[in-house]
Amino acid sequence: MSQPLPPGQREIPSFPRFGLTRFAYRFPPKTTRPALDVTGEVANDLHLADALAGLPRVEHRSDFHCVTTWSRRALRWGGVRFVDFYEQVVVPRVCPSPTATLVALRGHDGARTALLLADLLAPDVLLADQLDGRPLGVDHGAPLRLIAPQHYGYKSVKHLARMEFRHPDADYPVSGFRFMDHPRARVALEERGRGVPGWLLRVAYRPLIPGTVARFARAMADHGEGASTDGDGVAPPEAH
Ligand SMILES: Nc1nc2c(c(=O)[nH]1)N[C@H]1C(S)=C(S)[C@@H](COP(=O)(O)O)O[C@H]1N2
Ligand SMILES: [Mo]
Repeated sequence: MSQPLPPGQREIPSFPRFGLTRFAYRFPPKTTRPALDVTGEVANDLHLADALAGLPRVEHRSDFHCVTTWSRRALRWGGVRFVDFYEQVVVPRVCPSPTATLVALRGHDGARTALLLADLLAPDVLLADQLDGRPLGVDHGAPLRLIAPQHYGYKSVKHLARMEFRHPDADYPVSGFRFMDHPRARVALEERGRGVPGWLLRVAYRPLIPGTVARFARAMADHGEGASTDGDGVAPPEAH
């Protein structure tokens, strides 16, 4: 069952490709292999050719909330729980320092943010390579993305390329201006940005949605691929 929408959010009739407009025309290398680098304050750097290989697969339905106030309900993601990846790959093979409790994330398009390790270990956080039973399209983060449903969408990095384990005081790089990246960005608490009240960003961001959606859709069309899912503005039939 869907949760009531968090404060300041409104449901949108499609699931658009979205982000800061400077990422609209940046696409990951054409590959289906979810390669991933794991580095930082660790005993061993690790390059994985297939990040999810050998790990237990799950499907998990969750609502998705963009900081600009649009929400999309009940998306069915497939992949591996972050906690399983952490316990079965990171701990034994990478061995992060016990004080490295912040995880900086980077996408192939250059998008950057970070989440606390404690937040990533929640059971609803996935490393996802499928959406609605199909391989992720380039519009929604192929070949591999993070999904952290309790945090604003900018924490759910698409085209995931690298994760770095760092000390929580480390000044991790972010995609936009610093005020746009709250360290935790919990939707339930309306932590939209850093040092700016949530309601103010709500009002400031909302008018940007149509132009951003249009720009990302145009870039996708220019890139020569149609949207892989319901990004065309038509809501899919409900399962029940
Ligand atoms: N690599 C990367 N990850 C990203 C973004 C991006 O532009 N590039 N945009 C973020 C934002 S602001 C949102 S709301 C979601 C959008 O995901 P979608 O394009 O699958 O709807 O991805 C987030 N992760
Ligand atoms: Mo977003």
